[in-house]
Amino acid sequence: MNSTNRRSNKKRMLQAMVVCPFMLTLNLYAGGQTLIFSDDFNRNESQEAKEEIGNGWNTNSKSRAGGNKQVDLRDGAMHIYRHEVADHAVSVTHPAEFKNGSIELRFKLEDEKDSLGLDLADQQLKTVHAGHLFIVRIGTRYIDIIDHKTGGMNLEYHEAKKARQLTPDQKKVLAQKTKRLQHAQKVGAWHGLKIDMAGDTITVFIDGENVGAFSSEGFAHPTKRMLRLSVPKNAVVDDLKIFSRAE
Ligand SMILES: [Ca+2]
Ligand SMILES: [Ca+2]
Repeated sequence: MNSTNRRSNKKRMLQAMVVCPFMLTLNLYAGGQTLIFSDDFNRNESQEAKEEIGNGWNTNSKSRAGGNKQVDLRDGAMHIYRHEVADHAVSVTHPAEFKNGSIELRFKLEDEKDSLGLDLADQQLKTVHAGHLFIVRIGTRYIDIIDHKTGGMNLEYHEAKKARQLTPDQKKVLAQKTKRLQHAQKVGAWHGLKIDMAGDTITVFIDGENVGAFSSEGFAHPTKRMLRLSVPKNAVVDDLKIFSRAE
Protein backbone atom coordinates (compact mmCIF):
# COMPACT_ATOMS: atom_id res chain seq x y z
CA MET A 1 0.00 0.00 0.00
CA ASN A 2 1.48 3.32 -0.95
CA SER A 3 1.41 6.33 1.34
CA THR A 4 -1.41 8.03 -0.62
CA ASN A 5 -3.68 4.98 -0.12
CA ARG A 6 -2.78 4.80 3.55
CA ARG A 7 -3.66 8.46 3.97
CA SER A 8 -7.04 8.05 2.23
CA ASN A 9 -7.81 4.91 4.30
CA LYS A 10 -7.04 6.83 7.45
CA LYS A 11 -9.26 9.69 6.25
CA ARG A 12 -12.15 7.28 5.55
CA MET A 13 -11.79 5.74 9.02
CA LEU A 14 -11.87 9.17 10.68
CA GLN A 15 -14.96 10.12 8.67
CA ALA A 16 -16.68 6.88 9.75
CA MET A 17 -15.89 7.60 13.40
CA VAL A 18 -17.39 11.07 13.14
CA VAL A 19 -20.62 10.03 11.46
CA CYS A 20 -21.24 6.70 13.20
CA PRO A 21 -23.65 7.24 16.16
CA PHE A 22 -22.64 3.82 17.53
CA MET A 23 -19.20 5.27 18.33
CA LEU A 24 -20.87 8.04 20.34
CA THR A 25 -22.81 5.48 22.39
CA LEU A 26 -19.58 3.60 23.06
CA ASN A 27 -17.91 6.80 24.22
CA LEU A 28 -20.65 7.51 26.76
CA TYR A 29 -20.82 3.90 27.96
CA ALA A 30 -18.25 3.41 30.68
CA GLY A 31 -18.01 1.06 33.63
CA GLY A 32 -21.35 -0.64 32.90
CA GLN A 33 -23.31 2.59 32.97
CA THR A 34 -24.47 5.13 30.41
CA LEU A 35 -24.27 8.87 30.93
CA ILE A 36 -27.76 10.11 30.03
CA PHE A 37 -27.39 13.76 31.09
CA SER A 38 -24.70 16.13 32.30
CA ASP A 39 -24.39 19.85 32.96
CA ASP A 40 -21.37 21.88 34.09
CA PHE A 41 -23.33 25.20 34.14
CA ASN A 42 -20.33 26.97 32.58
CA ARG A 43 -22.46 29.55 30.76
CA ASN A 44 -24.33 32.78 31.34
CA GLU A 45 -27.84 34.01 30.57
CA SER A 46 -28.33 36.56 27.75
CA GLN A 47 -29.82 38.87 30.46
CA GLU A 48 -30.04 38.85 34.27
CA ALA A 49 -33.69 39.78 34.88
CA LYS A 50 -35.34 36.45 34.09
CA GLU A 51 -34.56 32.76 34.50
CA GLU A 52 -32.74 31.33 31.49
CA ILE A 53 -31.08 28.09 32.60
CA GLY A 54 -31.20 26.31 29.23
CA ASN A 55 -30.05 22.72 28.57
CA GLY A 56 -33.59 21.36 29.12
CA TRP A 57 -34.08 22.64 32.71
CA ASN A 58 -37.41 23.95 33.96
CA THR A 59 -38.61 25.46 37.26
CA ASN A 60 -41.83 26.11 39.19
CA SER A 61 -41.13 29.86 39.43
CA LYS A 62 -44.01 30.73 37.10
CA SER A 63 -46.63 28.76 39.05
CA ARG A 64 -45.32 29.20 42.60
CA ALA A 65 -43.27 32.44 42.68
CA GLY A 66 -45.21 34.85 40.43
CA GLY A 67 -42.67 34.38 37.64
CA ASN A 68 -39.86 35.87 39.73
CA LYS A 69 -36.34 34.66 39.11
CA GLN A 70 -35.21 31.91 41.52
CA VAL A 71 -32.30 30.43 39.61
CA ASP A 72 -29.17 32.29 38.51
CA LEU A 73 -26.21 31.02 36.50
CA ARG A 74 -23.14 32.61 38.05
CA ASP A 75 -19.44 31.76 38.40
CA GLY A 76 -19.97 28.54 36.42
CA ALA A 77 -22.58 27.13 38.83
CA MET A 78 -26.38 27.09 39.30
CA HIS A 79 -27.51 29.25 42.25
CA ILE A 80 -31.03 28.38 43.48
CA TYR A 81 -32.79 30.72 45.90
CA ARG A 82 -36.40 31.01 47.01
CA HIS A 83 -38.09 34.31 46.19
CA GLU A 84 -39.92 36.02 49.07
CA VAL A 85 -43.32 35.71 47.34
CA ALA A 86 -42.95 31.96 46.64
CA ASP A 87 -45.53 29.70 48.31
CA HIS A 88 -43.53 26.50 47.74
CA ALA A 89 -39.90 25.31 47.74
CA VAL A 90 -38.06 26.01 44.48
CA SER A 91 -38.26 23.01 42.15
CA VAL A 92 -35.70 22.83 39.33
CA THR A 93 -36.52 19.94 37.03
CA HIS A 94 -34.95 17.91 34.26
CA PRO A 95 -36.26 14.79 32.49
CA ALA A 96 -34.19 11.66 33.21
CA GLU A 97 -35.53 8.22 32.39
CA PHE A 98 -33.89 5.17 33.99
CA LYS A 99 -34.55 2.24 36.31
CA ASN A 100 -31.21 1.74 38.07
CA GLY A 101 -28.45 4.32 38.02
CA SER A 102 -26.81 7.15 39.88
CA ILE A 103 -26.81 10.92 40.13
CA GLU A 104 -23.64 12.86 40.89
CA LEU A 105 -23.24 16.57 41.57
CA ARG A 106 -21.31 19.10 43.60
CA PHE A 107 -23.23 21.27 46.04
CA LYS A 108 -22.71 24.11 48.48
CA LEU A 109 -25.03 25.05 51.38
CA GLU A 110 -24.25 28.59 52.54
CA ASP A 111 -26.45 28.71 55.65
CA GLU A 112 -26.99 26.18 58.44
CA LYS A 113 -30.72 26.00 57.61
CA ASP A 114 -30.22 25.36 53.88
CA SER A 115 -30.87 22.00 52.27
CA LEU A 116 -30.93 20.40 48.82
CA GLY A 117 -33.36 17.64 47.90
CA LEU A 118 -32.96 15.24 44.99
CA ASP A 119 -36.57 14.31 44.31
CA LEU A 120 -37.26 11.60 41.72
CA ALA A 121 -40.67 11.49 40.07
CA ASP A 122 -42.81 9.62 37.57
CA GLN A 123 -45.61 11.97 36.51
CA GLN A 124 -47.40 9.02 34.85
CA LEU A 125 -47.83 7.23 38.18
CA LYS A 126 -51.31 8.12 39.40
CA THR A 127 -51.23 6.32 42.79
CA VAL A 128 -49.07 9.11 44.27
CA HIS A 129 -49.41 12.86 44.66
CA ALA A 130 -47.64 14.77 41.82
CA GLY A 131 -45.65 11.71 40.73
CA HIS A 132 -43.40 11.71 43.82
CA LEU A 133 -41.34 8.51 44.09
CA PHE A 134 -38.66 9.33 46.67
CA ILE A 135 -36.33 12.04 47.89
CA VAL A 136 -32.80 12.26 49.26
CA ARG A 137 -32.55 15.51 51.23
CA ILE A 138 -29.10 16.83 52.14
CA GLY A 139 -29.08 19.18 55.12
CA THR A 140 -26.08 20.60 56.96
CA ARG A 141 -26.45 18.17 59.87
CA TYR A 142 -28.09 15.08 58.40
CA ILE A 143 -29.38 13.38 55.27
CA ASP A 144 -32.93 12.03 54.95
CA ILE A 145 -33.90 9.26 52.51
CA ILE A 146 -37.69 9.00 52.10
CA ASP A 147 -39.82 6.54 50.13
CA HIS A 148 -42.72 8.66 48.88
CA LYS A 149 -44.24 6.08 46.51
CA THR A 150 -45.28 3.62 49.21
CA GLY A 151 -45.16 6.28 51.95
CA GLY A 152 -46.41 9.80 52.49
CA MET A 153 -47.13 10.72 48.84
CA ASN A 154 -49.19 7.58 48.25
CA LEU A 155 -52.70 9.03 47.76
CA GLU A 156 -54.18 7.00 50.62
CA TYR A 157 -51.68 8.39 53.14
CA HIS A 158 -51.46 11.82 51.52
CA GLU A 159 -55.21 12.40 51.72
CA ALA A 160 -55.53 11.01 55.24
CA LYS A 161 -52.66 13.27 56.36
CA LYS A 162 -54.23 16.34 54.73
CA ALA A 163 -57.51 15.58 56.53
CA ARG A 164 -55.53 14.93 59.77
CA GLN A 165 -57.02 11.45 59.85
CA LEU A 166 -53.92 9.24 59.83
CA THR A 167 -54.54 6.15 61.96
CA PRO A 168 -51.90 4.91 64.44
CA ASP A 169 -51.25 1.97 62.10
CA GLN A 170 -50.74 4.31 59.12
CA LYS A 171 -48.36 6.44 61.18
CA LYS A 172 -46.40 3.31 62.06
CA VAL A 173 -46.07 2.40 58.36
CA LEU A 174 -44.99 5.94 57.42
CA ALA A 175 -42.27 5.92 60.09
CA GLN A 176 -40.72 2.91 58.35
CA LYS A 177 -40.55 4.76 55.00
CA THR A 178 -37.88 7.21 56.07
CA LYS A 179 -34.27 6.95 57.24
CA ARG A 180 -32.07 9.69 58.68
CA LEU A 181 -28.31 9.46 58.25
CA GLN A 182 -26.35 11.46 60.81
CA HIS A 183 -23.78 13.15 58.59
CA ALA A 184 -22.78 16.82 58.76
CA GLN A 185 -21.99 18.92 55.68
CA LYS A 186 -19.68 21.89 56.17
CA VAL A 187 -21.51 25.21 55.64
CA GLY A 188 -20.03 27.32 52.83
CA ALA A 189 -17.88 24.51 51.41
CA TRP A 190 -18.27 22.54 48.18
CA HIS A 191 -19.06 18.86 48.66
CA GLY A 192 -19.38 15.99 46.20
CA LEU A 193 -22.63 13.99 46.30
CA LYS A 194 -23.50 10.71 44.66
CA ILE A 195 -26.75 8.83 45.13
CA ASP A 196 -26.81 5.31 43.78
CA MET A 197 -30.11 3.60 42.98
CA ALA A 198 -29.99 -0.20 42.65
CA GLY A 199 -33.25 -2.13 42.95
CA ASP A 200 -34.89 -1.19 46.26
CA THR A 201 -31.70 0.30 47.74
CA ILE A 202 -30.41 3.88 47.71
CA THR A 203 -26.82 4.49 48.82
CA VAL A 204 -25.49 7.99 49.54
CA PHE A 205 -21.87 9.04 49.09
CA ILE A 206 -20.47 12.38 50.30
CA ASP A 207 -17.02 13.37 49.03
CA GLY A 208 -16.53 9.75 47.92
CA GLU A 209 -17.38 8.26 51.33
CA ASN A 210 -20.31 5.84 51.70
CA VAL A 211 -22.37 7.53 54.43
CA GLY A 212 -25.29 5.10 54.48
CA ALA A 213 -28.03 3.28 52.62
CA PHE A 214 -31.75 2.59 52.92
CA SER A 215 -33.89 -0.10 51.32
CA SER A 216 -37.60 0.42 50.68
CA GLU A 217 -39.90 -1.05 48.02
CA GLY A 218 -40.78 2.32 46.41
CA PHE A 219 -37.15 2.85 45.32
CA ALA A 220 -37.46 -0.10 42.92
CA HIS A 221 -40.05 1.76 40.81
CA PRO A 222 -39.23 0.69 37.22
CA THR A 223 -39.33 4.13 35.60
CA LYS A 224 -37.82 7.20 37.19
CA ARG A 225 -38.73 9.90 34.66
CA MET A 226 -37.81 13.22 36.22
CA LEU A 227 -35.23 14.74 38.55
CA ARG A 228 -36.53 17.62 40.66
CA LEU A 229 -34.01 19.57 42.69
CA SER A 230 -36.02 20.74 45.68
CA VAL A 231 -34.71 23.82 47.49
CA PRO A 232 -36.72 25.30 50.43
CA LYS A 233 -34.22 28.18 50.90
CA ASN A 234 -30.90 28.31 49.02
CA ALA A 235 -28.45 25.91 47.40
CA VAL A 236 -25.64 26.03 44.83
CA VAL A 237 -25.20 23.14 42.38
CA ASP A 238 -22.53 22.27 39.81
CA ASP A 239 -21.21 19.37 37.69
CA LEU A 240 -24.43 17.34 37.63
CA LYS A 241 -24.38 13.92 35.93
CA ILE A 242 -27.11 11.29 35.58
CA PHE A 243 -26.16 7.70 34.75
CA SER A 244 -28.42 4.83 33.78
CA ARG A 245 -27.17 1.31 34.49
CA ALA A 246 -28.16 -2.03 33.05
CA GLU A 247 -29.26 -4.51 35.73
CA1 LIG B 1 -26.41 35.11 35.84
CA1 LIG C 1 -19.25 24.60 36.52
